[in-house]
Amino acid sequence: MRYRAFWMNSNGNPEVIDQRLLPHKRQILELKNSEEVEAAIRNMTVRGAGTIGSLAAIGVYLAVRESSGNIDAVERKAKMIRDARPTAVNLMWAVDRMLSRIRTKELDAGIALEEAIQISREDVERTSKIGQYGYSLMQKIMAEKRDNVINVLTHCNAGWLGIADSGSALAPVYEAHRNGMNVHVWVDETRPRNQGALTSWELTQEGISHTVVVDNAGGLLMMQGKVDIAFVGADRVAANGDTANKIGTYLKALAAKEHNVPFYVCLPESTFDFATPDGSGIEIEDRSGSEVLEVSGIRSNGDTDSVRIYPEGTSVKNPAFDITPAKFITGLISERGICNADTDEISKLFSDITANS
Ligand code: RUB
Repeated sequence: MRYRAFWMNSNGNPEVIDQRLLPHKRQILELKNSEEVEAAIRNMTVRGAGTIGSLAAIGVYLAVRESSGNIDAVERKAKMIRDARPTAVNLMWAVDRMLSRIRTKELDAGIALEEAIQISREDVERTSKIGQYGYSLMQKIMAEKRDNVINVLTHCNAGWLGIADSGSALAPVYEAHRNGMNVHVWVDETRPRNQGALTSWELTQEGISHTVVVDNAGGLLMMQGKVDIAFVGADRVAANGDTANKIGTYLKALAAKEHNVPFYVCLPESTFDFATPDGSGIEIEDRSGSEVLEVSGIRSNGDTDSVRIYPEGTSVKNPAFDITPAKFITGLISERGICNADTDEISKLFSDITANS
């Protein structure tokens, strides 16, 4: 069973799965206006770079619907949505694309909705192609293996909750499974928000064998030869291939380099930031310390709850993302194919875009 992170209901509003409650509860929320869309992105009711981009586009549509033709009001709300989270560039990309589309015509909610839906449609096409390219790598590895199972390691959640319809990092895994390949996934827990639980939930829905490991287990697994390939998603990839993704990605890439494990970043065009030369220009989101100091889960009576695991007043820092330097990345898998993580290859593959930027 495959879900979308959000869809449009008969009132013309987006409904989202509250990802904060997964995998324990599948609760649906209707977002009735652009402010509610902004809040849902900011508080991680919905998350994942692609999904927050495509939902942001719907948020701009709602802003147009609320505006009575006042472009200043739309731009104010669009900025608010654009600023909801700082690292995933898809958010800025989608809002900017929406604004340039609606500015060329009379403010028309129909046009805004059409453009927002087109963005979601493109996600579906792009992730499907990412799946096919990633699967071709898995086939090559499988052809040389002595056993008949391929072990993939992934970090965070970059599946269909993170970007419709196939995910980014999980797209090759889904494609491989659909084609009958025997796949097993090592799922990093991904503290502090435990997005590994989302990945595990998705893989369970798809009937794919997987094992959750604590974030620090990946190095040992690679050393023991238990990882054939690592696929991760991305929140922003700079022009030279430096990659911002969930905190902990960098350490996995370092370990992968040491143990000759191929380490691939999977991303659609909307996750590239061609205007930022390297990772030093990417803003890293710092989130509330409470995400580290507390853990949430489910009680035996079925209620969700959170408990504090450190004494009150404990000093904490909570950077949500890190930068993996391009030199540790074996390749980038996008809808246009697989390329090296370097400025020349990226700009060649996306020459139609980079030539104009
Ligand atoms: C999500 C995260 C994901 C990327 C991939 O972080 O780091 O790996 O966003 O996204 P958060 P996509 O949970 O803090 O949003 O699925 O679009 O490729």
